[in-house]
Amino acid sequence: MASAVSMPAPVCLIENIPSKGLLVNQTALQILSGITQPVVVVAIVGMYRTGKSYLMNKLAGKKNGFALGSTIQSHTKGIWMWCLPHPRNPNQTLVLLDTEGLGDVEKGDEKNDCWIFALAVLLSSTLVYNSMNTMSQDALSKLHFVSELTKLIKVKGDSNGNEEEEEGEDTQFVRYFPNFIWTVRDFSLLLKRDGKNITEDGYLEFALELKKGLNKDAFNYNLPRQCIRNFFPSRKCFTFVAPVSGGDIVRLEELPEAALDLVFLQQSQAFYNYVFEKSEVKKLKGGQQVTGRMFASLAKTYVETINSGLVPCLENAVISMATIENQEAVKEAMEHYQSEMNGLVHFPIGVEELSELHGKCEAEAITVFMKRSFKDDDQQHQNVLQDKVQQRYKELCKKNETVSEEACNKLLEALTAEMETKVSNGFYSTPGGYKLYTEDQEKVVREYQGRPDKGVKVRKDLPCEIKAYLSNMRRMCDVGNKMCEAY
Ligand SMILES: Nc1nc2c(ncn2[C@@H]2O[C@H](COP(=O)(O)OP(=O)(O)OP(=O)(O)O)[C@@H](O)[C@H]2O)c(=O)[nH]1
Ligand SMILES: [Mg+2]
Repeated sequence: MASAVSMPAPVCLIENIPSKGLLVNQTALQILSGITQPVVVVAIVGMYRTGKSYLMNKLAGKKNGFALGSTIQSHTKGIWMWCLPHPRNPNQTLVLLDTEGLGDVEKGDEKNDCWIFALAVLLSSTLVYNSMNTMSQDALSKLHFVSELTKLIKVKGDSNGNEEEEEGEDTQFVRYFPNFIWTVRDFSLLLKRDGKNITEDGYLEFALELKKGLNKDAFNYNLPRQCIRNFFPSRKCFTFVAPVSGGDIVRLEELPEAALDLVFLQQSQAFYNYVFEKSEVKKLKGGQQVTGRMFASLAKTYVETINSGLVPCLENAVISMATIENQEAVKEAMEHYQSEMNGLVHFPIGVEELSELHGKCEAEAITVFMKRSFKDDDQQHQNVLQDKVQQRYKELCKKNETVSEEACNKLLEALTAEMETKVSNGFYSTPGGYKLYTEDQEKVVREYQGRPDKGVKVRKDLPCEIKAYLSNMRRMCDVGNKMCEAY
């Protein structure tokens, strides 16, 4: 079964260091590389100091984890990651991403905020946008990062005018973007519109309604709304009342569940249920499911692209990830072939038997490769695997010959030992010696032929070999002459 990981606490996935820019954390990459399960990635973004880290801890089912701050200064820096077993699906790993708050007045770096937002979009399968109080114009205009997304993310690498090129940019984005959840905290309004009750989702759609008109005001009002509507067709809204009232809010982490507002607890439960039931496995452009180790390459690829000054591209990320995964698939398949052959082949072995085992292990290795590889359209990597397997098979054949040769020599040595002594003693150098020699030789040949495990180097002309073998000992020449005379 694919391996899962349960981290005791979150670690930083992407550091955001003012002097160095974005940096992928090696510890996080190492943890991810051990996760072979598909990942469901839930990221939270939003203004700083709005209870994002607190909500993510609740989602993790823990009181503490992502660090909270109780002062007015922004707390979370960069993007933090917590990998946990999926609470509903044992075959998946839940990856929670807590991000640095946007709009921090101290940081004052818009560009930075944009990249944090873009990375959250690129890496997640469910994106939670968190805001305080209401879905005000302010909260919506702060979501202007959404309208920047088309400048920050490219779908295709090189344009070559195929079908997708014909589609609108938004249509392309939509296919690969996460599901969108808007969480409104400390929400205290009544969910009513024109005197009628509306749902939370109805409230979201109401907030996203467009203004009529073509003037600048209408354009500015409509732009973030239009972008959210276009980029995130799957939208959901959850409102939460304040978890506690008064001064207790700053020590929320320390409070027992029983001290929290009952309505807040119910609203939170509805939110967790939705996230756990509806969040999908992260997929790549092309539909490939992302595993933990693929997620590591994805994070690395995107951050490297941003650092090099280029725009992260969904298609290029797929290509570079496919290369990494396919190389790993070749390695894994090769290891399978080698370990299986090592376990099954006992040298020396017959040519046919060796070829049969090779065929079986090669087929298995290809299955292992297929399971992990993707987008190996021209079978480039599969061919590499087959070349490597062939190369290894050749080496095994060669080894079989050597071992067989040694085994046959040993056998011959053992079987001719007696003859050798007789040669030395002059046993055959008497009248009738040649007949005796021939009889002994035939016996050796029979015994030799009757022995199993000789491998590939079975001698065809054994009498000659025996003669050669004995003569090699530099005794046969004399004896041979003498035998001839005697005959
Ligand atoms: N009013 C209110 N405060 C909350 C809520 N949830 C958490 N807090 C408190 O708000 C403060 C900030 O919480 P965090 O979870 O650290 O907020 P954050 O959005 O992660 O902050 P940054 O990491 O700086 O962006 C803490 O004192 C929390 O206890 C909430 O729903 N309502
Ligand atoms: Mg935080």
